[in-house]
Amino acid sequence: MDFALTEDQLELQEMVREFVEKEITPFAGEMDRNNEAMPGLMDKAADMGLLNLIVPEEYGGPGLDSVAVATIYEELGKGCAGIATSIAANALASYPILLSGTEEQKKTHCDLLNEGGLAAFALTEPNAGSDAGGVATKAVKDGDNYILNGTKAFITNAGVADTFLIFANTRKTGGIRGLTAFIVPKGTPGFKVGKKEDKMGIRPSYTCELILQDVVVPASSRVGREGEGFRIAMNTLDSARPFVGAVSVGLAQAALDIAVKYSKERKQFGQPIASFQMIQAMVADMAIKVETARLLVQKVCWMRDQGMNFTKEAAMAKCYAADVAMQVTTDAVQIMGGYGYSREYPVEKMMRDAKIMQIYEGTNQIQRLVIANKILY
Ligand code: COS
Repeated sequence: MDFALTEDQLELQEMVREFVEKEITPFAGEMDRNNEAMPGLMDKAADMGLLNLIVPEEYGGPGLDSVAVATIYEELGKGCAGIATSIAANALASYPILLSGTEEQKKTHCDLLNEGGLAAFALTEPNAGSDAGGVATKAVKDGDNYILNGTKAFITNAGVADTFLIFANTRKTGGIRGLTAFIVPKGTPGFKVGKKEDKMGIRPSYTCELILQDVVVPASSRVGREGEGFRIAMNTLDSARPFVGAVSVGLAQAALDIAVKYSKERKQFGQPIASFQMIQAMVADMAIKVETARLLVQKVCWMRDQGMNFTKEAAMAKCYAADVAMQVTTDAVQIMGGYGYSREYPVEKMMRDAKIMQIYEGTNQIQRLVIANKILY
Protein backbone atom coordinates (compact mmCIF):
# COMPACT_ATOMS: atom_id res chain seq x y z
CA MET A 1 0.00 0.00 0.00
CA ASP A 2 1.41 3.35 -1.04
CA PHE A 3 -0.12 6.53 0.37
CA ALA A 4 2.38 8.86 -1.29
CA LEU A 5 1.39 11.04 -4.23
CA THR A 6 3.48 10.49 -7.38
CA GLU A 7 6.03 13.07 -8.59
CA ASP A 8 3.54 14.26 -11.24
CA GLN A 9 0.70 14.58 -8.73
CA LEU A 10 2.96 16.52 -6.32
CA GLU A 11 4.03 18.85 -9.12
CA LEU A 12 0.40 19.53 -10.07
CA GLN A 13 -0.51 20.10 -6.43
CA GLU A 14 2.28 22.66 -6.07
CA MET A 15 1.30 24.45 -9.29
CA VAL A 16 -2.36 24.73 -8.27
CA ARG A 17 -1.42 25.75 -4.71
CA GLU A 18 0.60 28.68 -6.09
CA PHE A 19 -2.27 29.66 -8.40
CA VAL A 20 -4.79 29.54 -5.54
CA GLU A 21 -2.56 31.55 -3.19
CA LYS A 22 -2.04 34.24 -5.84
CA GLU A 23 -5.36 34.41 -7.68
CA ILE A 24 -8.06 33.07 -5.36
CA THR A 25 -7.36 33.29 -1.60
CA PRO A 26 -6.60 37.04 -1.50
CA PHE A 27 -9.91 37.80 -3.27
CA ALA A 28 -12.17 35.24 -1.56
CA GLY A 29 -13.78 37.80 0.78
CA GLU A 30 -14.35 40.32 -2.01
CA MET A 31 -15.90 37.67 -4.27
CA ASP A 32 -18.15 36.57 -1.40
CA ARG A 33 -19.34 40.15 -0.85
CA ASN A 34 -19.79 40.85 -4.58
CA ASN A 35 -21.60 37.56 -5.19
CA GLU A 36 -19.40 36.88 -8.22
CA ALA A 37 -15.97 35.74 -9.35
CA MET A 38 -13.21 38.31 -9.98
CA PRO A 39 -13.30 39.46 -13.62
CA GLY A 40 -11.05 37.22 -15.72
CA LEU A 41 -10.54 34.59 -13.01
CA MET A 42 -12.21 31.78 -14.94
CA ASP A 43 -10.08 32.67 -18.00
CA LYS A 44 -6.99 32.35 -15.83
CA ALA A 45 -8.31 29.02 -14.53
CA ALA A 46 -8.78 27.91 -18.13
CA ASP A 47 -5.20 28.96 -18.99
CA MET A 48 -4.01 26.90 -16.03
CA GLY A 49 -5.82 23.90 -17.52
CA LEU A 50 -8.28 23.64 -14.63
CA LEU A 51 -11.45 23.45 -16.73
CA ASN A 52 -10.67 20.26 -18.64
CA LEU A 53 -9.02 18.19 -15.89
CA ILE A 54 -11.07 15.06 -16.62
CA VAL A 55 -10.76 15.20 -20.42
CA PRO A 56 -8.90 12.04 -21.54
CA GLU A 57 -5.67 12.36 -23.53
CA GLU A 58 -7.30 10.86 -26.64
CA TYR A 59 -9.63 13.90 -26.69
CA GLY A 60 -6.83 16.40 -26.19
CA GLY A 61 -7.03 16.73 -22.39
CA PRO A 62 -4.54 15.96 -19.62
CA GLY A 63 -6.10 12.54 -18.91
CA LEU A 64 -5.59 12.86 -15.17
CA ASP A 65 -6.50 10.06 -12.81
CA SER A 66 -9.12 10.69 -10.10
CA VAL A 67 -6.51 10.91 -7.31
CA ALA A 68 -4.77 13.76 -9.15
CA VAL A 69 -8.06 15.56 -9.82
CA ALA A 70 -9.07 15.27 -6.15
CA THR A 71 -5.67 16.64 -5.10
CA ILE A 72 -6.29 19.68 -7.31
CA TYR A 73 -9.85 20.20 -6.00
CA GLU A 74 -8.57 20.08 -2.43
CA GLU A 75 -6.21 22.97 -3.23
CA LEU A 76 -9.06 24.92 -4.88
CA GLY A 77 -11.27 24.24 -1.84
CA LYS A 78 -8.63 25.87 0.37
CA GLY A 79 -8.89 29.12 -1.60
CA CYS A 80 -12.63 29.42 -2.20
CA ALA A 81 -15.24 26.67 -2.24
CA GLY A 82 -17.39 28.80 -4.57
CA ILE A 83 -14.73 28.95 -7.28
CA ALA A 84 -13.93 25.26 -6.68
CA THR A 85 -17.64 24.53 -7.23
CA SER A 86 -17.75 26.39 -10.56
CA ILE A 87 -14.69 24.49 -11.75
CA ALA A 88 -15.89 21.10 -10.46
CA ALA A 89 -19.29 21.64 -12.14
CA ASN A 90 -17.46 21.23 -15.45
CA ALA A 91 -16.54 17.68 -14.47
CA LEU A 92 -20.08 16.97 -13.23
CA ALA A 93 -21.55 18.11 -16.55
CA SER A 94 -18.98 16.19 -18.59
CA TYR A 95 -19.27 12.73 -17.07
CA PRO A 96 -22.64 11.96 -18.76
CA ILE A 97 -20.98 12.51 -22.15
CA LEU A 98 -17.68 10.82 -21.28
CA LEU A 99 -19.51 7.80 -19.83
CA SER A 100 -22.38 7.42 -22.31
CA GLY A 101 -21.94 9.85 -25.24
CA THR A 102 -21.21 9.08 -28.89
CA GLU A 103 -17.73 9.68 -30.34
CA GLU A 104 -19.00 12.88 -31.98
CA GLN A 105 -20.52 14.14 -28.71
CA LYS A 106 -17.32 13.37 -26.78
CA LYS A 107 -15.15 15.10 -29.36
CA THR A 108 -17.30 18.25 -29.56
CA HIS A 109 -17.70 18.50 -25.77
CA CYS A 110 -14.01 17.90 -25.01
CA ASP A 111 -12.94 20.44 -27.66
CA LEU A 112 -15.14 23.00 -25.90
CA LEU A 113 -13.61 22.24 -22.49
CA ASN A 114 -10.08 22.24 -23.93
CA GLU A 115 -10.75 25.75 -25.23
CA GLY A 116 -11.82 26.96 -21.77
CA GLY A 117 -15.58 26.44 -22.13
CA LEU A 118 -17.89 25.95 -19.16
CA ALA A 119 -20.60 23.34 -18.79
CA ALA A 120 -23.60 22.90 -16.49
CA PHE A 121 -25.39 19.76 -15.26
CA ALA A 122 -29.15 20.30 -15.04
CA LEU A 123 -31.03 17.56 -13.23
CA THR A 124 -32.65 19.33 -10.25
CA GLU A 125 -36.05 21.02 -10.58
CA PRO A 126 -38.24 23.03 -8.21
CA ASN A 127 -40.10 19.79 -7.35
CA ALA A 128 -37.37 17.21 -8.02
CA GLY A 129 -34.36 17.44 -5.71
CA SER A 130 -33.60 14.27 -3.76
CA ASP A 131 -36.29 12.55 -5.85
CA ALA A 132 -34.24 12.73 -9.04
CA GLY A 133 -36.69 10.42 -10.81
CA GLY A 134 -39.44 13.02 -10.33
CA VAL A 135 -38.14 15.29 -13.12
CA ALA A 136 -41.13 16.98 -14.78
CA THR A 137 -39.34 18.57 -17.75
CA LYS A 138 -40.71 16.87 -20.84
CA ALA A 139 -38.97 15.89 -24.07
CA VAL A 140 -41.36 15.02 -26.88
CA LYS A 141 -40.07 13.35 -30.05
CA ASP A 142 -40.97 15.30 -33.20
CA GLY A 143 -39.49 13.72 -36.35
CA ASP A 144 -35.71 14.00 -36.09
CA ASN A 145 -35.98 16.42 -33.15
CA TYR A 146 -37.08 16.59 -29.54
CA ILE A 147 -39.07 19.48 -28.06
CA LEU A 148 -38.16 20.27 -24.44
CA ASN A 149 -40.36 22.11 -21.94
CA GLY A 150 -39.79 22.64 -18.22
CA THR A 151 -37.88 24.45 -15.49
CA LYS A 152 -34.61 23.55 -13.76
CA ALA A 153 -33.50 24.92 -10.39
CA PHE A 154 -30.21 25.57 -8.54
CA ILE A 155 -28.04 24.92 -11.60
CA THR A 156 -24.35 25.69 -11.03
CA ASN A 157 -22.69 27.66 -13.87
CA ALA A 158 -26.11 28.32 -15.44
CA GLY A 159 -25.39 32.00 -16.07
CA VAL A 160 -21.98 31.40 -17.57
CA ALA A 161 -22.02 27.95 -19.19
CA ASP A 162 -21.62 27.39 -22.92
CA THR A 163 -23.32 24.01 -22.89
CA PHE A 164 -25.87 22.23 -20.69
CA LEU A 165 -26.68 18.64 -19.86
CA ILE A 166 -30.45 18.67 -19.47
CA PHE A 167 -32.38 15.74 -18.02
CA ALA A 168 -35.95 15.48 -19.29
CA ASN A 169 -38.64 12.84 -19.37
CA THR A 170 -39.52 11.20 -22.68
CA ARG A 171 -42.45 9.24 -21.22
CA LYS A 172 -45.90 10.76 -20.91
CA THR A 173 -46.33 9.00 -17.56
CA GLY A 174 -42.96 10.27 -16.22
CA GLY A 175 -40.90 8.19 -13.78
CA ILE A 176 -37.28 7.10 -13.80
CA ARG A 177 -37.73 4.80 -16.83
CA GLY A 178 -38.40 7.87 -18.99
CA LEU A 179 -35.50 10.03 -17.83
CA THR A 180 -33.29 10.99 -20.79
CA ALA A 181 -30.22 13.23 -21.11
CA PHE A 182 -29.77 15.91 -23.79
CA ILE A 183 -27.01 18.33 -24.72
CA VAL A 184 -28.42 21.86 -25.13
CA PRO A 185 -26.05 24.65 -26.18
CA LYS A 186 -26.53 28.11 -24.71
CA GLY A 187 -28.49 30.43 -26.96
CA THR A 188 -30.80 27.71 -28.28
CA PRO A 189 -34.13 29.47 -29.01
CA GLY A 190 -36.59 29.13 -26.10
CA PHE A 191 -33.81 28.31 -23.62
CA LYS A 192 -33.43 31.03 -20.97
CA VAL A 193 -31.41 31.54 -17.82
CA GLY A 194 -33.69 32.63 -14.97
CA LYS A 195 -33.00 34.35 -11.67
CA LYS A 196 -29.62 34.08 -10.01
CA GLU A 197 -29.84 32.71 -6.46
CA ASP A 198 -28.73 34.93 -3.56
CA LYS A 199 -26.99 32.20 -1.57
CA MET A 200 -25.72 31.81 1.98
CA GLY A 201 -22.30 30.57 0.78
CA ILE A 202 -20.25 29.63 -2.32
CA ARG A 203 -21.41 33.04 -3.53
CA PRO A 204 -19.01 33.55 -6.47
CA SER A 205 -20.42 30.46 -8.16
CA TYR A 206 -23.37 31.17 -10.47
CA THR A 207 -26.50 29.31 -9.41
CA CYS A 208 -29.56 30.00 -11.53
CA GLU A 209 -32.89 28.74 -12.70
CA LEU A 210 -33.25 27.51 -16.30
CA ILE A 211 -36.41 27.83 -18.35
CA LEU A 212 -37.09 25.70 -21.41
CA GLN A 213 -40.00 26.78 -23.61
CA ASP A 214 -40.44 24.70 -26.78
CA VAL A 215 -36.69 24.20 -27.08
CA VAL A 216 -35.98 22.17 -30.22
CA VAL A 217 -32.88 19.96 -30.23
CA PRO A 218 -31.86 17.37 -32.83
CA ALA A 219 -32.13 13.69 -31.85
CA SER A 220 -28.31 13.55 -32.23
CA SER A 221 -28.04 15.65 -29.04
CA ARG A 222 -29.57 12.86 -26.94
CA VAL A 223 -26.96 11.23 -24.68
CA GLY A 224 -27.52 7.48 -24.44
CA ARG A 225 -30.87 5.89 -25.13
CA GLU A 226 -34.33 7.13 -24.16
CA GLY A 227 -34.94 6.13 -20.54
CA GLU A 228 -31.23 5.69 -19.80
CA GLY A 229 -30.99 9.08 -18.10
CA PHE A 230 -31.44 7.90 -14.52
CA ARG A 231 -28.58 5.41 -14.79
CA ILE A 232 -26.42 8.08 -16.50
CA ALA A 233 -27.23 10.60 -13.74
CA MET A 234 -26.44 8.08 -10.99
CA ASN A 235 -23.15 7.00 -12.64
CA THR A 236 -22.24 10.67 -13.02
CA LEU A 237 -23.00 11.45 -9.39
CA ASP A 238 -20.91 8.44 -8.29
CA SER A 239 -17.95 9.91 -10.16
CA ALA A 240 -18.47 13.50 -9.05
CA ARG A 241 -19.30 13.02 -5.34
CA PRO A 242 -15.71 12.21 -4.29
CA PHE A 243 -14.75 15.63 -5.66
CA VAL A 244 -17.28 17.32 -3.35
CA GLY A 245 -15.38 15.40 -0.66
CA ALA A 246 -12.07 16.79 -1.93
CA VAL A 247 -13.32 20.41 -1.91
CA SER A 248 -14.68 19.81 1.62
CA VAL A 249 -11.26 18.56 2.78
CA GLY A 250 -9.57 21.67 1.38
CA LEU A 251 -12.12 23.92 3.04
CA ALA A 252 -11.70 22.16 6.40
CA GLN A 253 -7.89 22.20 6.15
CA ALA A 254 -7.86 25.93 5.42
CA ALA A 255 -10.13 26.69 8.41
CA LEU A 256 -7.97 24.50 10.67
CA ASP A 257 -4.79 26.28 9.52
CA ILE A 258 -6.28 29.71 10.24
CA ALA A 259 -7.56 28.64 13.69
CA VAL A 260 -4.17 27.12 14.60
CA LYS A 261 -2.29 30.27 13.60
CA TYR A 262 -4.77 32.41 15.56
CA SER A 263 -4.55 30.20 18.66
CA LYS A 264 -0.77 30.71 18.79
CA GLU A 265 -1.09 34.50 18.50
CA ARG A 266 -4.16 35.21 20.62
CA LYS A 267 -3.30 35.74 24.28
CA GLN A 268 -5.76 35.35 27.16
CA PHE A 269 -4.95 34.97 30.85
CA GLY A 270 -1.39 35.98 29.93
CA GLN A 271 -0.66 33.15 27.51
CA PRO A 272 -1.48 32.03 23.93
CA ILE A 273 -4.81 30.21 23.90
CA ALA A 274 -2.98 27.31 22.14
CA SER A 275 -1.49 26.46 25.53
CA PHE A 276 -4.94 25.62 26.93
CA GLN A 277 -5.88 21.96 26.79
CA MET A 278 -9.48 22.65 25.72
CA ILE A 279 -8.15 24.40 22.60
CA GLN A 280 -5.56 21.65 22.08
CA ALA A 281 -8.26 18.95 22.19
CA MET A 282 -10.34 20.87 19.64
CA VAL A 283 -7.34 21.27 17.33
CA ALA A 284 -6.48 17.57 17.64
CA ASP A 285 -10.06 16.49 16.86
CA MET A 286 -10.23 18.85 13.90
CA ALA A 287 -6.94 17.46 12.53
CA ILE A 288 -8.12 13.84 12.97
CA LYS A 289 -11.30 14.62 11.03
CA VAL A 290 -9.48 16.37 8.17
CA GLU A 291 -6.96 13.55 7.83
CA THR A 292 -9.56 10.75 7.88
CA ALA A 293 -11.75 12.62 5.36
CA ARG A 294 -8.73 13.05 3.07
CA LEU A 295 -7.88 9.34 3.31
CA LEU A 296 -11.45 8.34 2.45
CA VAL A 297 -11.55 10.70 -0.55
CA GLN A 298 -8.18 9.41 -1.80
CA LYS A 299 -9.26 5.80 -1.32
CA VAL A 300 -12.46 6.13 -3.35
CA CYS A 301 -10.56 7.96 -6.10
CA TRP A 302 -8.02 5.14 -6.13
CA MET A 303 -10.88 2.59 -6.33
CA ARG A 304 -12.35 4.44 -9.31
CA ASP A 305 -8.93 4.54 -11.00
CA GLN A 306 -8.61 0.75 -10.46
CA GLY A 307 -11.96 0.17 -12.18
CA MET A 308 -13.59 -1.11 -9.00
CA ASN A 309 -17.23 -0.55 -8.00
CA PHE A 310 -17.21 2.54 -5.82
CA THR A 311 -20.83 3.75 -5.40
CA LYS A 312 -20.92 3.12 -1.63
CA GLU A 313 -17.48 4.61 -0.99
CA ALA A 314 -18.28 7.68 -3.14
CA ALA A 315 -21.32 8.34 -0.95
CA MET A 316 -19.23 7.74 2.20
CA ALA A 317 -16.47 10.12 1.10
CA LYS A 318 -18.91 12.88 0.12
CA CYS A 319 -21.00 12.51 3.25
CA TYR A 320 -18.15 12.21 5.74
CA ALA A 321 -15.96 14.96 4.26
CA ALA A 322 -18.93 17.34 4.03
CA ASP A 323 -19.82 16.70 7.68
CA VAL A 324 -16.15 17.23 8.58
CA ALA A 325 -16.07 20.54 6.70
CA MET A 326 -19.16 21.70 8.62
CA GLN A 327 -17.77 20.61 12.00
CA VAL A 328 -14.23 21.88 11.47
CA THR A 329 -15.26 25.30 10.11
CA THR A 330 -17.72 25.67 13.02
CA ASP A 331 -14.95 24.80 15.49
CA ALA A 332 -12.59 27.26 13.77
CA VAL A 333 -15.17 30.01 14.37
CA GLN A 334 -15.49 28.83 17.98
CA ILE A 335 -11.73 28.95 18.62
CA MET A 336 -11.59 32.46 17.20
CA GLY A 337 -14.61 33.63 19.18
CA GLY A 338 -15.96 37.08 18.27
CA TYR A 339 -13.22 37.52 15.65
CA GLY A 340 -14.21 34.24 14.04
CA TYR A 341 -17.80 35.44 13.84
CA SER A 342 -16.73 38.69 12.22
CA ARG A 343 -16.23 39.25 8.48
CA GLU A 344 -12.74 40.53 9.34
CA TYR A 345 -11.56 36.90 9.30
CA PRO A 346 -12.35 34.33 6.60
CA VAL A 347 -13.64 31.49 8.81
CA GLU A 348 -17.27 32.70 9.01
CA LYS A 349 -17.38 32.57 5.19
CA MET A 350 -15.87 29.09 5.28
CA MET A 351 -18.58 27.99 7.73
CA ARG A 352 -21.26 29.34 5.37
CA ASP A 353 -19.56 27.67 2.39
CA ALA A 354 -19.33 24.33 4.22
CA LYS A 355 -23.11 24.05 4.63
CA ILE A 356 -23.74 23.43 0.93
CA MET A 357 -21.33 20.46 0.95
CA GLN A 358 -23.93 18.61 3.05
CA ILE A 359 -26.69 19.56 0.59
CA TYR A 360 -25.61 19.51 -3.07
CA GLU A 361 -24.87 16.52 -5.32
CA GLY A 362 -27.23 14.58 -3.06
CA THR A 363 -27.94 15.58 0.53
CA ASN A 364 -26.03 13.75 3.23
CA GLN A 365 -29.31 12.02 4.10
CA ILE A 366 -29.41 10.63 0.53
CA GLN A 367 -25.75 9.54 0.86
CA ARG A 368 -26.63 7.62 4.03
CA LEU A 369 -29.55 6.03 2.17
CA VAL A 370 -27.24 4.92 -0.66
CA ILE A 371 -24.71 3.53 1.85
CA ALA A 372 -27.36 1.67 3.88
CA ASN A 373 -28.92 0.21 0.69
CA LYS A 374 -25.51 -1.07 -0.43
CA ILE A 375 -24.86 -2.64 2.96
CA LEU A 376 -28.31 -4.12 3.58
CA TYR A 377 -29.50 -5.28 0.13
N1 COS B 1 -25.29 3.45 -10.60
C1 COS B 1 -26.00 2.83 -11.56
N2 COS B 1 -27.33 2.57 -11.47
C2 COS B 1 -27.95 2.96 -10.35
C3 COS B 1 -27.28 3.63 -9.31
C4 COS B 1 -25.89 3.86 -9.46
N3 COS B 1 -25.18 4.49 -8.52
N4 COS B 1 -28.16 3.90 -8.32
C5 COS B 1 -29.35 3.43 -8.73
N5 COS B 1 -29.21 2.87 -9.96
C6 COS B 1 -30.27 2.20 -10.73
C7 COS B 1 -30.79 1.00 -9.93
O1 COS B 1 -30.02 -0.15 -10.22
C8 COS B 1 -32.19 0.87 -10.44
O2 COS B 1 -32.19 0.24 -11.70
P1 COS B 1 -33.27 -0.92 -12.04
O3 COS B 1 -34.62 -0.31 -11.74
O4 COS B 1 -33.02 -1.21 -13.46
O5 COS B 1 -32.96 -2.04 -11.09
C9 COS B 1 -32.63 2.31 -10.68
O6 COS B 1 -31.40 3.06 -10.86
C10 COS B 1 -33.42 2.89 -9.54
O7 COS B 1 -32.68 2.78 -8.35
P2 COS B 1 -33.33 3.00 -6.94
O8 COS B 1 -34.54 2.11 -6.84
O9 COS B 1 -32.26 2.86 -5.92
O10 COS B 1 -33.84 4.49 -7.05
P3 COS B 1 -34.59 5.34 -5.97
O11 COS B 1 -35.50 6.21 -6.73
O12 COS B 1 -35.10 4.50 -4.89
O13 COS B 1 -33.45 6.21 -5.26
C11 COS B 1 -31.70 7.81 -5.07
C12 COS B 1 -32.38 6.70 -5.85
C13 COS B 1 -32.53 8.41 -3.95
C14 COS B 1 -30.42 7.27 -4.49
C15 COS B 1 -31.45 8.85 -6.16
O14 COS B 1 -32.67 9.38 -6.60
C16 COS B 1 -30.52 9.95 -5.75
O15 COS B 1 -29.29 9.79 -5.76
N6 COS B 1 -31.08 11.13 -5.43
C17 COS B 1 -30.32 12.29 -5.15
C18 COS B 1 -30.16 13.06 -6.40
C19 COS B 1 -29.08 14.04 -6.31
O16 COS B 1 -27.96 13.73 -5.97
N7 COS B 1 -29.42 15.25 -6.68
C20 COS B 1 -28.48 16.30 -6.72
C21 COS B 1 -28.59 16.91 -8.04
S1 COS B 1 -27.15 17.09 -8.89
S2 COS B 1 -26.20 18.56 -8.06
